[in-house]
Amino acid sequence: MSVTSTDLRNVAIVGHNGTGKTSLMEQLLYYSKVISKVENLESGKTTSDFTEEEIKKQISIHTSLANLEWDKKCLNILDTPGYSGFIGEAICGFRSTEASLMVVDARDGAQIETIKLWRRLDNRNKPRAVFINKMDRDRADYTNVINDLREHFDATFVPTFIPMGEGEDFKGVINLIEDKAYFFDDNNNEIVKDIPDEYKEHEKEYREQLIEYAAEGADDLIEKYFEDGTLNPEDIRRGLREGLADNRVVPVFCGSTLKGSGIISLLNFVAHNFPSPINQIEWTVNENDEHVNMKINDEGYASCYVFKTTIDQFSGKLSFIKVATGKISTDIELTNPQLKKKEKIGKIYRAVGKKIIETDKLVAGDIGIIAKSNISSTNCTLLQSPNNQKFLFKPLSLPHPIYTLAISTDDKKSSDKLNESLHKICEEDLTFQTTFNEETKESVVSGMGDVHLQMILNKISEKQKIEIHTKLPKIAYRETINKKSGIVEYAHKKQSGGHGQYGKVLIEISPLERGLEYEFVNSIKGGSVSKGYVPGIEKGLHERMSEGYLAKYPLVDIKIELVDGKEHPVDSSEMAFKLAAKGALEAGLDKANVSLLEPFMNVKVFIDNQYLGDVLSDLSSKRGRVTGQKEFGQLQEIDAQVPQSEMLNYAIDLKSMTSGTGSFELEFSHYETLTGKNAENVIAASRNEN
Ligand SMILES: Nc1nc2c(ncn2[C@@H]2O[C@H](COP(=O)(O)OP(=O)(O)OP(=O)(O)O)[C@@H](O)[C@H]2O)c(=O)[nH]1
Ligand SMILES: [Mg+2]
Repeated sequence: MSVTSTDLRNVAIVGHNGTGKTSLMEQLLYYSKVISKVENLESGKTTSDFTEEEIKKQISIHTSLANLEWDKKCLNILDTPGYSGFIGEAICGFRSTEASLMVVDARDGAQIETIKLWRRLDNRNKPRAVFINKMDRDRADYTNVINDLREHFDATFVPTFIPMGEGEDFKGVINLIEDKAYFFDDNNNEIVKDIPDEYKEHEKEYREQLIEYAAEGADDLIEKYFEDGTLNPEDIRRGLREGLADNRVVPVFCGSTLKGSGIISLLNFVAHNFPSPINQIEWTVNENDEHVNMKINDEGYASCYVFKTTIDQFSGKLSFIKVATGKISTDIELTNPQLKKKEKIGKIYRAVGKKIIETDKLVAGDIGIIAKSNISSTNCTLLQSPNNQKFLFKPLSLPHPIYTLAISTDDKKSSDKLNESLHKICEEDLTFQTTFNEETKESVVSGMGDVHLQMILNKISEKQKIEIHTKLPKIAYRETINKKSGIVEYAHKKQSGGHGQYGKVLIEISPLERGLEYEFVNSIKGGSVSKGYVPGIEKGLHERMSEGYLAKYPLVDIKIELVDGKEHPVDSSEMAFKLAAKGALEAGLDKANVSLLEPFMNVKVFIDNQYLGDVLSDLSSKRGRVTGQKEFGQLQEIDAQVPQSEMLNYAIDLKSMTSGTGSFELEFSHYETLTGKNAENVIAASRNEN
């Protein structure tokens, strides 16, 4: 099929974990004849969950792309993971698509991740529809779920398919637009029939509602509706299409991916009523770093961005791209304007899960893959003519890591293997970070939770056959002073025989505002210490500050004034002044009331109402201060500031307090003074280390 931009539909399937997104992808591919058999999760052979870890854990971990054709439209579907630990993958999924399909469980309705994802989509005003899945499930309740959605979200939900029966009695769906019943059989087929009498009254009620909502989609439709009292299917579609494109209505579908029900109607709706990428907005920044809305269009020079990178065992590095303008073909050169490097594009691919299929071009709005690119990385911009295209695509805004572990190996060889693997994973997963913490002298890895990190480390350890030791990381405490020292002095002298050493320094230290770190003022007048020795003095001060006073943590937020000093015409040297400065600072610290500083984090916790009491009292036992609290239906959002030392295991603590349903976000806030028993413990621990 030769694809044009207007024939494209890009859809991210998103939703709470386990709602059936991967199963839905499987059904979409089956009905569109891309695959000949529907695989279930348990078989480990689904199209989207193909990595070793996904097969082992039977959950989605990565976003996977599949391309299919339905009724002359080209659909790029991204199946995103639902677990909050893999939110980075979900974000890259909806960043690169024009609309999302939120899958909701027919029994559980809106769950924590549904709510969090909904809010993320709200932030970008992204069009979305809802698929109520698992209608076959015991206690499935369509009306309840619609009410639940209306209670949670400020949106116009428009039931577009309704179920025939629920739970064990579920027989299929009624497509209200077409006025037809779609029954499923035992062979994963849908059979279209007239609506049975027993559902007719129920259907009429819902269809009238649908027509009213559709009429609101466009002014001329309202008029038509008032004149005729109804709308034909094509008008209903147009009303919903325009309402969806502007994110004014949220069409609601239903079905069962287990039974293969609701799929044909869904494909029809997506193909003909979801927005095409043409003229949709991409966010860019111009040369002056100003935000500019760019419209996707097939004219002009080619531009695209990389929204995901994977390193494939056989194909090497795969860069998943979204084309914004022009078209990408194998004969053009693309430049990464940030790296100022260009390369000729090799092959271009589409994908169906792990299978990549060569294609000759990708038009504006299309999603595909370029392989083995040396200039691409996730979030980068690629341009055909950088001299004429002065913009960069805005990078994905990803959440901060919430869980950190210090890691080590037994020997240098293992450590090299570990570092090489970590580097590759960082390229694939931007929510995973690895650094060497200079303050604590530890190698640390950070990610979106214990499951996320353990999964990565287990994978490396199995593949590389190395043992990786983990422990909770050390906290980067700091030390500071709380009052002025007054003028203190120290003379470094060794003048017995031979070439001596001499330097004398007088300083005064005083507290600086939190966060200002360090200030040095040389107030010496009259040249009692030659200028040439001042760098030595500063070096000594820095060295002494980095050694700490109470517990070997670096001293910060100190102003040091060099008041006076004395030198010797022969015995003075930079080294002598460095040692004198260290001694003087030590004397100053003795008088300046040194205390510990501990890092505080801003924490945002999302939990179900029923856990509110437990979570609040736990935060308070962790010395946390609640700074805000909001309620969204059943969901509570708590904002708090909590010492970092208390949050090291929060990913695990919160999981056990909320039966795995709670989640949180975390970022560094500031340092605060630590006193009393907690400070004594930190000091004692530091002394015990030696
Ligand atoms: N009863 C019933 N079970 C279903 C249905 N669809 C999926 N399941 C089951 O629900 C479980 C989760 O299905 P997945 O398709 O992996 O769900 P998911 O949303 O992709 O999960 P994550 O990607 O891990 O968030 C599996 O055990 C499926 O067999 C359905 O329509 N009815
Ligand atoms: Mg999945």
